[in-house]
Amino acid sequence: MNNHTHLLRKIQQKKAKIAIIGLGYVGLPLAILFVRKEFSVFGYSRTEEKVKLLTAGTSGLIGFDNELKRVIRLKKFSVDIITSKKLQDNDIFIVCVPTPITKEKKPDLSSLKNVAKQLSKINLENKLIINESTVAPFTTKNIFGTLKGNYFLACSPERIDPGSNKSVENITKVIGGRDSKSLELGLALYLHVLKKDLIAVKSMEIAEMSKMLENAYRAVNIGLVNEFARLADAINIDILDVISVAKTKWNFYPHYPGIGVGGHCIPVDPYYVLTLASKKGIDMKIVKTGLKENEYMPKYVAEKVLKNYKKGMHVLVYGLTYKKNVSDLRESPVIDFCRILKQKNVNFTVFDPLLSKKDIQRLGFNLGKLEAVDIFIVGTDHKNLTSDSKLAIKNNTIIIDGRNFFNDRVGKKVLGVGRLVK
Ligand code: SAJ
Repeated sequence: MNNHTHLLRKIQQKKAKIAIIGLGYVGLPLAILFVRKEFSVFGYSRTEEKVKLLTAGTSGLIGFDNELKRVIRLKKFSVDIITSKKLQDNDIFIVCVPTPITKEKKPDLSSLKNVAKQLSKINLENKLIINESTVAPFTTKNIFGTLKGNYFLACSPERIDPGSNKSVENITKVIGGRDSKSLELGLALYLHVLKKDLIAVKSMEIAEMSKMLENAYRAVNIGLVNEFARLADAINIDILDVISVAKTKWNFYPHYPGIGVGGHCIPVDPYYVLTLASKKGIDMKIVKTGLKENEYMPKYVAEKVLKNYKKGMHVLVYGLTYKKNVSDLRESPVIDFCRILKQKNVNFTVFDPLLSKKDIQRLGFNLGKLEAVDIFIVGTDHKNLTSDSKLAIKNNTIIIDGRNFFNDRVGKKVLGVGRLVK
């Protein structure tokens, strides 16, 4: 029996041991899903500290701790450090590590390269590596394609949407293989766990590039609507009225203006494709402009505050995380926004129901209270915003609504992004 058939058999019989490398909001749900489907799953993380937290059932992700505690208690899932010798006992390695950008907005592949380094130390004969981390075309091949031994290699970019009820098994998944056998093995594996479609593409590069297009499309379209919102402000038209009408057209997919674009996907991934394009002498002006427009929005909204702020006013920023109902601060535009207020000597405090006092102070901001304020700023429209805002918004409170949350007038007036509710 050749190595491909042997591994395929193990996958089909659920006897293949699966290593999930990287246990954040991508790796952990995937690990738990494979455990639920009765595979032997071993999680690997970079640091002992993270291993300890996860082993104690603390994932750092909203909504996962109970399930994590359960599978650990049932001894169906264990966590170890990536440098563990046990890594080599696995048959399949699914890589779910972060692919951020540097301060210079260049790809930071250090986590991926560290995984490749650890895998290069083990015998990969008959084994399968699948990269789920978001990268530009050819990155999977360049980083994982030249290790020792006859092993299989595929790429299946993650498509998780944190904070939503879309769970891994219900999201259509794309997979491309280095060769047909790698693809067949990857398909056999994911078919065990996914309820939605599994789309096989001709190459790993098509899988990588489709993810780049998905997220650049979103970044550019959010940039477009942010630009329209700035015009709407200038001509006193409500941008949400405009969008609600535009979306009655069959091929208009709505995006919404706001204080900015955060998270580790949308403001980040397009810089991976920009870096590749510039190496090929292709100037992707539209992608660049869309990103710049989004990066300008924190300043644009800060200017609204400055126009209404008077020294001595009590100012509260509600919500600091990058999007509603997630506690993730990565690339949050509200952090940039607050830094601008600080530079302009605006005296403000911050309250976020999903963050601790330490989280807020660590960023150099002061924790605020839900009490009467002169200016109430919506940074993130968490689900508690309606009830929480009632404690802070009084008749003469001015609202700067960074997420166009308030549809009816509250306080003195609501200055949104592309709309004025008064
Ligand atoms: N945002 C806007 N206007 C919009 C939509 C989003 O300003 O119309 C802002 C959000 O407030 C946030 C940022 O953009 O700050 C990103 O929002 P997001 O909804 O795209 O959230 P993410 O970053 O969690 O995106 C994830 C991504 N999933 C993966 O990369 C696998 C993204 O590709 C998905 O499109 C997105 O979920 C989703 O909701 O579909």
